[in-house]
Amino acid sequence: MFSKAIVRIPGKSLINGLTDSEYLGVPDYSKAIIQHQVYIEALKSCGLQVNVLEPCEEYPDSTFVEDVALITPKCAIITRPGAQSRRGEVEQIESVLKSEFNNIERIKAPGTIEAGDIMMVGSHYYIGLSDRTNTQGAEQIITILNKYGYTGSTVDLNDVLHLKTGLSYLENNILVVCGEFKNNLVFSSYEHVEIPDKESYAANCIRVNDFVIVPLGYPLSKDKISNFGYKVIEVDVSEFKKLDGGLSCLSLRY
Ligand code: CIR
Repeated sequence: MFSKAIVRIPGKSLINGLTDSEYLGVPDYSKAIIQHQVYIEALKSCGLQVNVLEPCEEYPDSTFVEDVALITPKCAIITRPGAQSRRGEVEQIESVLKSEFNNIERIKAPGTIEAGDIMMVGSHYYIGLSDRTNTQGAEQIITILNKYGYTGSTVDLNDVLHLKTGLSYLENNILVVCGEFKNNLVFSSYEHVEIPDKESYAANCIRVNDFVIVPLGYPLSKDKISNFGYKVIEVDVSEFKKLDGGLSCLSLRY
């Protein structure tokens, strides 16, 4: 169960965020603000107390707070983003987490890791090796996790930006999968909710207590997840999709 979340309101500089999806166009800032408010309300309706941080114009991608920290039940780990333009975001998040966590750990150079590449399954953490997360970053985080009694293992990625771009764990051994993960033996022991390729964006969804929040506009995926017995909440995140961001990236949940 989660009780809290941290989010950051997008700044106007959002339109300059990193993207490999230019064909979707530039995000509409006023729409993004509204979508972000609705996202906050959705988290609240799942029972979370939400700490809403002020926009940070200096870092266009800083609304994607998930990437800069990994919060576990026993410690918070400040990451070291692989994207150069996102490195400075960590100081901002550390100052927020310091007041709440006694155990704060940090990833150091030359390690890089973005927490969108980390998926928690109980006390085990899967770490995607991506353009943003390197082996040194993964090794450092596994060492830290071991120190607190957790385990970690790496997963090679081919097509996705982050591990959780194509995978979401819904608890009870149920895993939402798309694309390259459908036949990946690493995940063969899980029961799969297969997302059709044309709706691959919906593979990034989040289980929050009694609900699963899914992106609006992916009806086949929504039905598949509902058919597994979950109560589903749809939230429109079209403006964040234009920057390759999804539902999980927009919050730290703990
Ligand atoms: C970036 O490229 O870093 C941002 N535009 C999107 C980050 C998305 N985060 C995530 O998937 N965890």
